Amino acid sequence: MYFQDTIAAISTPLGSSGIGMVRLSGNDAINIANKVFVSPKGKKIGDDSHVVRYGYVVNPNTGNKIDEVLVSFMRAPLTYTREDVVEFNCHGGIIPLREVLSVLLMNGARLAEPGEFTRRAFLNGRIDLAQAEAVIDIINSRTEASLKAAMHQVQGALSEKINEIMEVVLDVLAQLEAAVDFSDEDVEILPRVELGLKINDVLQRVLVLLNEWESGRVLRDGVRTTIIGRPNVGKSSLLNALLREKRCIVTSAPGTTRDVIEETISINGIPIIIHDTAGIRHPESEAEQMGVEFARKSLLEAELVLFVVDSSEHLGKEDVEIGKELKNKKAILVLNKSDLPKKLNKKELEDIYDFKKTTKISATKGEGIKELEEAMGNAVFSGGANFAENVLLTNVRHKKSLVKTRDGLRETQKALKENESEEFVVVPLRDAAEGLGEIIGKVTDEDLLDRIFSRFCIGK
Ligand SMILES: Nc1nc2c(ncn2[C@@H]2O[C@H](COP(=O)(O)OP(=O)(O)OP(=O)(O)O)[C@@H](O)[C@H]2O)c(=O)[nH]1
Ligand SMILES: [Mg+2]
Repeated sequence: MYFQDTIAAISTPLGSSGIGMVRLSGNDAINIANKVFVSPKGKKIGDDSHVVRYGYVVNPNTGNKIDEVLVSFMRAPLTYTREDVVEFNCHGGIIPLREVLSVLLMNGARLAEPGEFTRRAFLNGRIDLAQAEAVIDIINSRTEASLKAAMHQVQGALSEKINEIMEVVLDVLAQLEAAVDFSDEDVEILPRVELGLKINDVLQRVLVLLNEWESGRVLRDGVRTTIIGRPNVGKSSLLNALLREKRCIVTSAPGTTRDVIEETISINGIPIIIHDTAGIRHPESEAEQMGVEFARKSLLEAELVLFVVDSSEHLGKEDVEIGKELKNKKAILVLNKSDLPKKLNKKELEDIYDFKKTTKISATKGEGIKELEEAMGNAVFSGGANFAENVLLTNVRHKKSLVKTRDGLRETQKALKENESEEFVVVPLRDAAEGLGEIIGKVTDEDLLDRIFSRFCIGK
């Protein structure tokens, strides 16, 4: 096994709940667990694998009972980390969990780093890097569709595709390298045309994966959406309508919202991360000024903008100013308060900006919200048609590596066509193989692993 020490961590969130779990993994897990565990019937941990025992965690120095627990023991290698794993199911309070952890640390365990259990699962060869990264995507998944994509990946769907491509790349590479290394000995390699066909075939497969990237990224990370408009037009009311709950404060006084309020909704499984922002106008106080700055910052970062105007009033100069700030943004014009008599001439606004769509709604009555949601979905994927459901590529790191592979394969194709000698053809092909290796973790350095696993929580 790869590691000498045994790690421990609280694996459930700290707070009050029925049950909380402290996990132990490593060579010494059984030993450490038995130092602190007492069963009323004198049973020991480790006699049988994959069983649960009832008893107490005690402090061996004082004999004090710390908590009443159920302990699961799983012997390597059929465990999450491929090491011996002991899980203490304690009562879910901050104090019992900390006390149990602390007695384990006093008896030979070391506190785990963030993501260290999953890192061990990777380094001990149970899962590859893409699968390990999918664990965090499962934990953080925003909609059912995001969860499905992450589950796919944790079960190795992406890795399988990458391995298939890798196999062909390595086969061609091996033939070319052999021709370089044994150039005097007249080694038999496939004719160049055939090698070219193989490269073309894997290049097409890489392109298919890259084509799904946009859907995958959106599924995993969501679409950053900002509701913007001058004060009192009903921005917060719109967020409440989209959430179907009274999340934001709504009043008839302009300048109600100050902070940016973030919520996530799902439109056909696409996570939409929405910001409600302060109304943009010349601010009347310092707090309002900061609110307006936050609103502008949110607008800058937005991928989709819901520009709300009050259709029961004439166009104001602030509306026009905001319209001009939408430069290069995907924006939907939302004409709110459609339940009141109409005064606004929407043409004036449509002349200022080329909106993806204009929708009429009444945020307070909930009218037009479905149509708006549909327009949002369509704006994200133009026409809504190319939203791939079973996407494999969701992670920006994987995408970067796959682009390296694509470029390497294209260069290889070119070098083959131009009849370059083998020693030149192998250079880009090695890059292509390296890109694939980076995804599944065959070519990785410590720094990269640190970066990936530090995004996990402790205890996973
Ligand atoms: N009649 C009608 N009133 C609405 C509608 N939407 C919002 N309002 C009212 O407009 C007022 C302002 O609504 P808010 O949602 O607070 O507006 P806001 O744009 O968030 O305002 P600020 O946070 O101040 O920028 C409230 O009195 C709402 O009840 C609507 O569709 N119809
Ligand atoms: Mg508001």
